[in-house]
Amino acid sequence: MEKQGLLYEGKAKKIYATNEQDVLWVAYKNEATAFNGEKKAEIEGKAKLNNQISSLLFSMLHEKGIQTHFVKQLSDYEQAVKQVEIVPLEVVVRNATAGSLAKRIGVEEGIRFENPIVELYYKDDALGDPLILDEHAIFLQAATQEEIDSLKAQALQINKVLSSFFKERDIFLVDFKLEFGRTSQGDIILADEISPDTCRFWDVHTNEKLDKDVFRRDLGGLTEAYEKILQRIGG
Ligand code: U5P
Repeated sequence: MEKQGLLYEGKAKKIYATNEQDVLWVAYKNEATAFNGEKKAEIEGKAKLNNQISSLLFSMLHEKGIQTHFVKQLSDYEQAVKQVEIVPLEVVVRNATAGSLAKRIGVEEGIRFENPIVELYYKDDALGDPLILDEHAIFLQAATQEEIDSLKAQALQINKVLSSFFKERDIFLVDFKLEFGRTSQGDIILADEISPDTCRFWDVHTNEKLDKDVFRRDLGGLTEAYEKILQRIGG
């Protein structure tokens, strides 16, 4: 497979066309951003860590019967994915209070929910990705009700698989963000990445944060935390 022209550059990845139909070439970047791009840094080694972690997790989800865009890892920092039309919604699953939710409803972090909560955020940098209702997503033509039902059901299924996978590795999956895409056949499948950039991971014994909160809150070295995640998942 050959890499062709750059199609899109986001905060964390560059996407290229390839000579294969419906296959894209993704190159992870070392740039770390937080607070809608207000805080930025170049962190050597981050691209490699996220690509490896996300590739391992997408392969594991595939083995568990979850359809994803992941095709294969191409290099330390690159992977091939199926071309999809990204649904402009961030789907957040929460197993405990943390981050923006703890702040919004005025509670401490780390209170576990009996049942996971799924939230939708509208992907729009200018608006700062606001939390929205299903009805708003439908009004904005981001997705149909049927698509929203499908992506929420998939998000809960993915949460079950990921939570137990990480629990076996002494990590509590506090919350995470997913993105979905439409295939040319009209199916909604898991896309984007799953990495310490997009999840909150807490060590079950020490409560040590092993995710991007280390960068957001200046708690220590980002690559050291991400390396611990990679090691625990067998990378
Ligand atoms: N998250 C992202 N990207 C975003 C916003 C949130 O990946 O643009 C992830 C966080 O890493 C966290 C979860 O795991 O979604 C909930 O974030 P927050 O709403 O508590 O900030």
